[in-house]
Parts: sequence; structure tokens; C-alpha cells
Amino acid sequence: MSAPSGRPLLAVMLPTYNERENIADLVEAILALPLEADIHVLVADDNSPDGTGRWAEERAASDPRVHALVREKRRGRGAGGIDGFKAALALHPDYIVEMDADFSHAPKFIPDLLAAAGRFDLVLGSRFVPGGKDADRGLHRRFITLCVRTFIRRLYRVPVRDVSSGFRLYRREVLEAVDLDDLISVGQSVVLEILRKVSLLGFRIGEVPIVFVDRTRGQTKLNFLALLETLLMAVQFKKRYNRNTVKAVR
Ligand SMILES: Nc1nc2c(ncn2[C@@H]2O[C@H](COP(=O)(O)OP(=O)(O)OP(=O)(O)O)[C@@H](O)[C@H]2O)c(=O)[nH]1
Ligand SMILES: [Mg+2]
Repeated sequence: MSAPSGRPLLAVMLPTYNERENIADLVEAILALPLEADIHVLVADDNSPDGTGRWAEERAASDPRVHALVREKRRGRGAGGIDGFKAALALHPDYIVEMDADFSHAPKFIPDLLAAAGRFDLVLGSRFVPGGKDADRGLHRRFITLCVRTFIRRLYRVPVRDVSSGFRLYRREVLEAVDLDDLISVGQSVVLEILRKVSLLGFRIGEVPIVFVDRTRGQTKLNFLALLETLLMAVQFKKRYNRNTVKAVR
């Protein structure tokens, strides 16, 4: 469905936990983008102690383009993002973008994601295609990403490079077909779970270059246990989703 303006509607879903130092600037930067689409922003917050959710609710009260989904307690990046997608779909957008709320994913790449939406159903913002970059990340972080990437590409046999990118644009039909209620991820593994399902469903997946930068404000929530959990979940998705359990839509 298009917005009343006749232009396509793009909903940007931001999962947040303690991003008060980033959220205000980020939302303004997204709303200011020069796009051939009406932009809405949905903040999916897990009742952050630092008041990120409260800020979003106040901002939403004075701007119809801003929406806040504040859950009672913290349940994880995956569960938070899934609820965020559901709330975003309720806005009847043509496209949904998901991105981190710590400025690692720069709003300036959203127009590139949208431009590729004519050719692909799911567009990944990719660090590993020509023009893309994993800037300023510590060596051990890059090594972790490389291991995850190599492992997942072989496990799922998906022809994409940045499998774990959380900066993505979906056509609405893709998220509807994924069946969000069927997802089991709680944490970061949600990006892999959705990628697995989307690829089995036969949708076109493409990549556009992005430059990923380390967060400069706020605290990281990533730790070794979370990484291990993501890899174990990835193996589980391989068994849970296959050509028999997930039917191609085209
Ligand atoms: N709703 C919700 N969002 C979360 C949760 N944990 C993390 N996030 C958000 O998910 C996004 C990615 O989390 P980050 O902490 O940046 O994880 P990362 O990018 O792997 O690691 P760093 O950039 O090094 O901090 C950010 O926007 C977080 O605020 C959670 O439990 N619930
Ligand atoms: Mg981050």
C-alpha cells in the first residue's frame, strides 16, 4: 500500500536498548533523508533504563511519522526486532528497513538500499562487496565476523557475502511470507533465521555496499556467550527450515 501522498511508504525499524545517546540524532537524520518515499520510524525498545523508550514515546506524540513500541522488559534483540517488524507492518509500508540504532549503520545508505529494491526482494547492506567496508573494527571483531560469515555461507549455501548484516531492506511481501510468529530467535541470531527462511522461500536477495563503523556512543551488548548462542541457533535453523518445511512462494 502507498502512503496518502501516492508515494511509497518506507518504515525504518530500530531495535533499541539503552541508545539514549544516539536515538534522537539518528531519528532526525533518518527523517531528513531525501527519498522518493514517505519515511516513518518505529523505535522497538525494551524499556531501556536510560529512557530511550520514553524519548521515543514523547517524540511519537508530536510527530505522526514517529512510532514507539515499548515493551515491559528486556527480551533480546531478536524478540524485540520481531515485535518491531509486526508493529512496522501494521503501518502498511511498501518497504521495511531494519538497522542498528548506534550509528554503526549510517542513514545515508538507506537511499542505496531503496534503489536496489526494484531488483531484489531483500537488500542487504554489505561490508563485503566492492565499495563496502568494515571500518575501524578491532581485529578480533573482524575475525569473529569472518568465521561466522564463512561458516554460515557454507552451512546455508546462500550466495551472499554479508550474511549477518543487520542493515537490510525488505519488500513488505517478504516479511509477510516469513511468518514472524514462527521465528524462534531471541537474540542476534534473528538475522540468520530470517535470511535462511527468505532464501528457502525463493525471494531475490541482493547486496549493496555500506561502510560499517564502530559505535562511538553508548555501550555494546555483544559478548562471547551471545556469539556462541548465535552459532548454535544457526545450526538449529538449518535443521528446522528446509525445502520440506518452508515452501517456495515463487
Ligand atoms: N529491543 C532490543 N534491542 C536491542 C537489544 N539488545 C541490543 N539491541 C539493539 O540492537 C542493535 C544492535 O546491538 P549492539 O549492542 O549495537 O550490538 P553490536 O552492533 O553487535 O555490537 P556493538 O556495536 O559493538 O555494540 C542496537 O540498536 C541495540 O540497541 C534488546 O535486548 N532489545
Ligand atoms: Mg552495534
